[in-house]
Amino acid sequence: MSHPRAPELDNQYRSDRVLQTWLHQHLPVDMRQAIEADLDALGAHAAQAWHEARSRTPQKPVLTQWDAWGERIDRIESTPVWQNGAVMAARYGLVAAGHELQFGEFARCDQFLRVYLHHIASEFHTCPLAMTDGAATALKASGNHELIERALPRLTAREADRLWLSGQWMTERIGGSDVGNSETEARRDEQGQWRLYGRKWFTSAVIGEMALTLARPQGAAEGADALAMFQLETRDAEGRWNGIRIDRLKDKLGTHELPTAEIHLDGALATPVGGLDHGVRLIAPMLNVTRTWNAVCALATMRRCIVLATAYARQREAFGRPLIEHPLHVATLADMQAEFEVAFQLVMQVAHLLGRSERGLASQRDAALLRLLTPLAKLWTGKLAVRIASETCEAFGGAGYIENTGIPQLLRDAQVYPIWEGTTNVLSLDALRAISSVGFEPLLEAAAALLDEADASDAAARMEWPLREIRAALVTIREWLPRQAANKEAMQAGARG
Ligand code: MFK
Ligand code: FAD
Repeated sequence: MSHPRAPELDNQYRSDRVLQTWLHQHLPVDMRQAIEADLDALGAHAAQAWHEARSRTPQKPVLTQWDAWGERIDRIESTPVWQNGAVMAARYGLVAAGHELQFGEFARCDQFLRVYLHHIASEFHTCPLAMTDGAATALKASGNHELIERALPRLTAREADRLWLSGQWMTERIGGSDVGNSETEARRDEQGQWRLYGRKWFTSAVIGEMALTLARPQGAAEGADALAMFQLETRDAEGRWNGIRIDRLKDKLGTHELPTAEIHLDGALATPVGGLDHGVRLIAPMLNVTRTWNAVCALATMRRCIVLATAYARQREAFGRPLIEHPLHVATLADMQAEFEVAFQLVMQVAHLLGRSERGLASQRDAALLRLLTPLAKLWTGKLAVRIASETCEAFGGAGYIENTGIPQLLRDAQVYPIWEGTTNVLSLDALRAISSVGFEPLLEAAAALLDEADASDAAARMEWPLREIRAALVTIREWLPRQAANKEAMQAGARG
């Protein structure tokens, strides 16, 4: 009998059977060969970062609001891993790879596999990277050439000293789901420039160089349609804050290394990105990209949990044999693995559809499916990551409840996936929004076509189960909606008569 030891992590690329199989089944050989060295390096870095994190005291970012002489400075000091975040992002193209043309429709697959391997090691530096990617995508969609020319090369830079990070400042005290109530106001100054006044309640990338945000132009009506999307740069040419005050950093359940701030905008100079209304519509491309990052990062958490729980089960003994030889324990691990594998296929399907759509290769059917699967993949993987992280704590027994094993952090961090970027119920409603804008028939056709592919190919077969579920849900909703409408009409008629 041996006493429990810390589970070992090996190169997280080489040992990932699901990832390796996906690469072989989906990517052209020359592309696979071209990206392999980077994936291998990220896999090695992931293992090394896990070991290093276990041997040091966890750190949090620190906000210093005033200097010794009483001047307001609002300086955030990041953790060491975050200080190296831009270097890693630029070296491995964590944002850039999704926007580069060389791999055509597979650019997003390449990018998201990199993100998947790096997410846990990055200490959620992937959060501002996701928003940076979202900002690049929303700017491209806006057609604002001046802003695209200025910001896009920086947001997608491959050099750390050129790379800009962007925030996504949407949530206010009045509501994070119901963004249409936003109270931040945009006013023109004497020079005719737009300045923003208000309070943003959760800003996870205030350390970035720019942000996309929503504000209501002075005198505009209430509601979401009257909000405008603005781009602002966080500092002026001298490096001073651009009318931004950092009130405090949030004291959070998890994602401790990520500095999430409450801020005041007090005359921040800003540029309307695409007109003075329809801000929610304009920021939607950003939402869809960050939701995809969320799903990818949720996969990363699941995989890390399963790897650690399995490694522990091989060496921890109970009742005379290793846990891995106890059928009930193995069934628990196998359930986690099965759910992860299906989620992996679904998320990579979304990544591929996004890449096809951005290269102009998406059929109407692809576009419809992408619109529907993006919120579904985010909401499903968000919940699943929490469940798998919780099961992982239990799979470690008491050790899974002890901070410096690193296991509780996986659960605390996972709990954010279902909350930010749209909660589960809000995303369910977004799926209904997608269905009503696209219509049932194209979606049912798309699901049927994919199911045919699944029957024909072993690779696609792993997607079969979620597709069947999604198709069944679509059929149910299609039958339910007219009945709801008829019931409503009957009730209204009853009330009138
Ligand atoms: C490490 C992991 C990586 C992830 C990092 C993430 C960092 C976290 C940062 C954040 O949390 S940022 C804040 C995220 N906030 C949200 O996700 C807001 C959640 N709430 C919603 O999504 C609501 O559904 C929404 C604000 C969109 C509802 O607003 P409204 O006022 O009811 O919107 P409406 O009228 O339904 O839609 C307005 C327009 O936007 C419509 O287009 P039209 O003007 O053409 O009619 C919609 O079709 C369009 N739209 C809305 N959502 C869309 C969309 N279009 C495409 N895709 C969507 N998802
Ligand atoms: P509410 O909108 O008040 O939601 C409360 C509950 O009501 C939820 O369960 C929700 O599902 C439910 N609900 C709301 N509307 C409906 C409905 N129509 N039907 C059914 N149920 C509904 N935001 C940013 O803008 N930028 C950031 O950088 C950022 N970083 C964040 C970092 C962290 C760590 C966290 C936790 C949050 C961050 N957020 C950020 C905020 C996040 O996006 C919001 O918290 C989230 O969108 C939910 O909004 P809320 O907190 O106002 O909750």
